[in-house]
Amino acid sequence: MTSGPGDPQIVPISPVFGAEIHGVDLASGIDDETFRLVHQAWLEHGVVAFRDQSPLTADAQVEFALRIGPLHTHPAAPAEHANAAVFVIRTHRDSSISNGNGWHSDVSCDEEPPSATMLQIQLLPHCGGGDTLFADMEAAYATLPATTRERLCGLSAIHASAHVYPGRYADRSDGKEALATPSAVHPVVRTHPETGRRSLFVNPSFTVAIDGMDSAEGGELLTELHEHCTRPEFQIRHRWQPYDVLLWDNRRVQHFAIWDYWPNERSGHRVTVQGTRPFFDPEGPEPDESPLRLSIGRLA
Ligand SMILES: O=C(O)CCC(=O)C(=O)O
Ligand SMILES: [Fe+2]
Repeated sequence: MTSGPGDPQIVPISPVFGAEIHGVDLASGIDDETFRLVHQAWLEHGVVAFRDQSPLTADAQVEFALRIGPLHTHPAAPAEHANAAVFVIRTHRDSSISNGNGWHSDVSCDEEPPSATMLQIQLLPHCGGGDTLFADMEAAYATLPATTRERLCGLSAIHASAHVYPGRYADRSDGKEALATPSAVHPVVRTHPETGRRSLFVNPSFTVAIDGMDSAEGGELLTELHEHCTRPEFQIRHRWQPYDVLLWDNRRVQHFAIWDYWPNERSGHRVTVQGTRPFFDPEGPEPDESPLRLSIGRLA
């Protein structure tokens, strides 16, 4: 039976962003009205976690992602799954790296980075752990002083991958595939193409420099921004249950997949949706004043 209208219960995870969705069974397929509701919830909350799921076939996962838009192909990771649109997430005893183990927005080094990422974790580490953190870059932007926001709105940053991708997916190939290491210049503050809201679009994994600034000045600004962006007030933490499905908006959030479970194994399937080129609309609205009250770090 497909999930019908009125089924989804959307429960916010924090006052800032993120929501859990109950009452939707993705493996059975969802009708258009249910899709509309979860799509709207995804845009509103930035990350949605579908609970109480069963294993999705690659075809079912791809079919859902295609309802959001055409799929994105990873520039550097050779396909490991029979369905080339599926990116296998797997970390085990012999892994030298674990995918996503650092703050990032997926493939922000692409000219047109992914909009949505849909991930189902199917095997959880026996010892627990393997949570995924998210940070809301709309909140990060909205809590900056007005003068800082004004300054950042005129800036662009360089997102690179030559320091990230070479060797990273060596275990997935015989080394014969051409390895692409894209780089792109993106606005530091981006306007969301669907909601019109502004967010900070820099991350410590791919963003290597501020365009037109020397490395000392740009590096100092990026360090300050990364520190601000990863404040706990902007974060949620997803503790996976088997077969949960997460759908996040890379145009709005960063994430960090914690590798605290070695030597245990964790695995799942990811599918990404093609995004458009990030842009900044100077005519767009500034956010309302944030209700967050950020205290200066202080030991009591
Ligand atoms: O494994 C995870 O929780 C997320 C890994 C990651 O960063 C990704 O799939 O984009
Ligand atoms: Fe990621």
